[in-house]
Amino acid sequence: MIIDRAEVIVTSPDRNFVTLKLTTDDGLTGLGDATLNGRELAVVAYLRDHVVPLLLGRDAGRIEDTWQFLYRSAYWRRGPVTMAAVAAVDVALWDIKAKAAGMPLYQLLGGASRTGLLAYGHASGQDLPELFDSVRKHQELGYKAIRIQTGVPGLKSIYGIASNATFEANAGVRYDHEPAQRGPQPAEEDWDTRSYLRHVPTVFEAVRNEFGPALPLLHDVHHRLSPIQAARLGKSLEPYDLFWLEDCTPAENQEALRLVRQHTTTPLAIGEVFNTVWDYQQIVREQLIDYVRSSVTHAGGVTHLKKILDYASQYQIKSGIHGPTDISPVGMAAALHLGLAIHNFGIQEYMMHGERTDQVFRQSFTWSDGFLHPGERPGIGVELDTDEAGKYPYLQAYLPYNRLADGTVHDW
Ligand code: KDG
Ligand code: MG
Repeated sequence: MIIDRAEVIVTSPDRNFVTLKLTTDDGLTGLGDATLNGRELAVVAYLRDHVVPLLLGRDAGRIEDTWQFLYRSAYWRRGPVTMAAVAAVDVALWDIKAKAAGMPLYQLLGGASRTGLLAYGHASGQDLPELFDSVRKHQELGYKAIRIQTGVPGLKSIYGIASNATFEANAGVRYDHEPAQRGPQPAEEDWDTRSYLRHVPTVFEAVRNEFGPALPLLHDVHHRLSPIQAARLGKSLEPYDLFWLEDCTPAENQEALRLVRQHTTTPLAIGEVFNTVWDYQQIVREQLIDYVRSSVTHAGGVTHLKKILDYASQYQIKSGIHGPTDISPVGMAAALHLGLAIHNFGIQEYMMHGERTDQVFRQSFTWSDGFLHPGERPGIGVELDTDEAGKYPYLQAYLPYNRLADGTVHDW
């Protein structure tokens, strides 16, 4: 099982995706997701120029050794570009190994610890009627746990609200929010912390009144609060029993969560922008979080995310693997195999991809009554249709950014 070919495939069916495809001398293929939203071509260059030449001729079975070799031999460790590239190689090698074994990947990771993975979707609306409608649509799709994001009075446009265009383009079935917009410049959104802090508890009160106490509800702050503001928000949301409050403070500062934790029992999730176990060292050891949000795609693949989650498991911290549409079906499938196998699975984020994406990436994972399952196909269960992929060339797209009323750039 020698790596014979390594191709980096960029395709943009509904959005940009970067995929690494490895082929062995005995004809096995493996796929890895290397999509880094808004900075895709940096990972393409890292893979094509610096990693692919190192892979050819290597034993595809030596997954841990290849991981350590790519990570340590670079000397310049960590970071989203490096870790997405390492992740893509890692997942492609796991795909190959599982195909060689004739088993779905989760079997190699220890076998199933559950029958399916509880998933949450993204309901959103500019106002309450739109939001309630979106919650109902998610329930019709089977979702048993729902993230709630709304507009804030006085703000034109903020993170997490599905646009009407997305809604219509997807015929009301796949109506997920896609923040990266195609074009030469990022879109500008606006932000006002005081209005947000006043508004959000009223939204959750209304949602609880409408949908009852049992429905698991989540909310994403997207890194926009200071520790004391986040503490206040967590406290004010306690009556509404959130499943989690996500990314309440900027992720760079692990210590910020100490203050938040001292003031609220609302469960905390963080880590979609983290890429190594060292980003979690303090917050796991001090038990400052309840859910790990890293993705397979951005945190060094199955090999490294499993290490993060095993470390977290010692502190009763569970997985909440990142699964927006910028994680490709390849990254999603890898997450499902890992989630099925580990003991400390918490919940899986699941935004459905568009139909064109599903044509490019043929998947074996299933969605049934609110639960995901990776399927039984050997490997990770995703194949890439190169003819379909070739129809959709890369298109420049950026995530938006925020400005305050006085023009100051704020966390988005
Ligand atoms: O590329 C950015 C998205 O992945 C991010 O905005 C999605 O915060 C997100 C989430 O929780 O899914
Ligand atoms: Mg998030």
